[in-house]
Amino acid sequence: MGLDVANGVANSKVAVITGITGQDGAYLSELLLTKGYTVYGTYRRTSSVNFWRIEELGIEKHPKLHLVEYDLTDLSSSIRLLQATQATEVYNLAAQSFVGVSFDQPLTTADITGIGPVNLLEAIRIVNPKIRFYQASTSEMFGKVQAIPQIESTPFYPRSPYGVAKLYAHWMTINYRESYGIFGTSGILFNHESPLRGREFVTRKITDSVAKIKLGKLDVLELGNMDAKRDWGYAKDYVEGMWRMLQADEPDTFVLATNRTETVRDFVTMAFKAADIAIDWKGTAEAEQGLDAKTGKALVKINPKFYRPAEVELLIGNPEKAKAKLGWAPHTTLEELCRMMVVADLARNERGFSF
Ligand code: NDP
Ligand code: GDR
Repeated sequence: MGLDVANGVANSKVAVITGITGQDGAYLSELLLTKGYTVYGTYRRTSSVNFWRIEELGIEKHPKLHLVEYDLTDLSSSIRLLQATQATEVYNLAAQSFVGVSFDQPLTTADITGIGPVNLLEAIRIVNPKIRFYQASTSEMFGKVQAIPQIESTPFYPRSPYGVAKLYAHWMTINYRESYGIFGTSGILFNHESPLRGREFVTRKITDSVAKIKLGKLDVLELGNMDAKRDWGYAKDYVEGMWRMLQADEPDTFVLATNRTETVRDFVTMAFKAADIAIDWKGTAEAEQGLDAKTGKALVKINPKFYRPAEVELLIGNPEKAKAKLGWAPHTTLEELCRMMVVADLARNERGFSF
């Protein structure tokens, strides 16, 4: 594994972050390194491993960051990971996290996103039950929403194999808390985005496409359901909430959200505006188009291939409990976030960046 366990003893805290190649893993690593932690970030063996996010943050060579090859679906490697690192905090961010793909790969999603976290919970039980565990739960568990806004006690009704798998892991975290006294905390996080978001997710798909259209590298942005409403926050604000959850006196369940919801269409308008392009909307349903207000050219079209078999129509979360108990609040408006992403994607597309 190439672990430098000597760095992890004495007074410094040691954290394992699964999924360091993802958006949240990169930002959380950055945050914990600035707090003096030794961080063991896990990545999967693939034919070409991709560290572009931690490279963009400039932390890939940080002396207290150790990259460890690991797969969440493997119990024995979960046990060895915790033994070798002597971690005191484990943040489980690894998942098959794309809702759309979960309809095509329900069993892989169940293995990784549902059962995977139980490998870590079992490893904690075996190696050191005092380890504090963070599980990356999701607003997708609310699915077909039963109350507005959603809070920790809102009934769940997941609408995708991803949401169902996450709900299993959420309840297993609570079960290990109640059965074995493990410090298992579940963060029910609403959508959070950033310039490091994967391009398969709608916000980054939009900001990257807007940048390409602005630079003449793309004609049309094709989307699915633009009526879907999401509560979008900034990922950097949210990883700070994850850390706060593991510093609390007791393990618990917390919602992190902004308490504002907008449609996908609104985000598209906002992103084009950040690139100085005004959009006029015309038509409805599958024939809807977004036109350049100056030239009349169609820049946005619907492509039904991006519709999902079952959709989550509306998410909006109230983070009152996190505010009261953790002192957490989001600091970034959706307009600021959207502009930040468009500016980053314009710069990247100008230099031919491809992730
Ligand atoms: P990403 O998809 O960007 O990152 C997921 C990470 O999990 C990647 O590093 C990926 O590795 C890793 N991974 C996937 N499968 C495995 C596996 N079998 N073993 C080990 N690692 C694996 O997700 P985000 O950073 O956006 O989200 C982090 C977590 O938070 C996820 O669990 C997600 O479901 C959850 N979440 C995210 C929200 C959001 O809005 N971003 C909201 C609520 C919850 P690789 O690079 O090799 O694919
Ligand atoms: P979501 O995020 O499913 O909420 O899950 P995503 O950005 O994929 O979709 C948001 C909404 O946009 C609609 N949509 C499209 N989505 C994508 N990806 N591509 C399109 O072309 C498109 N057109 C419309 C979707 O139908 C949906 O309604 C994210 C992930 O990060 C999860 O891991 C996390 O748990 C939840 O957020 C909270």
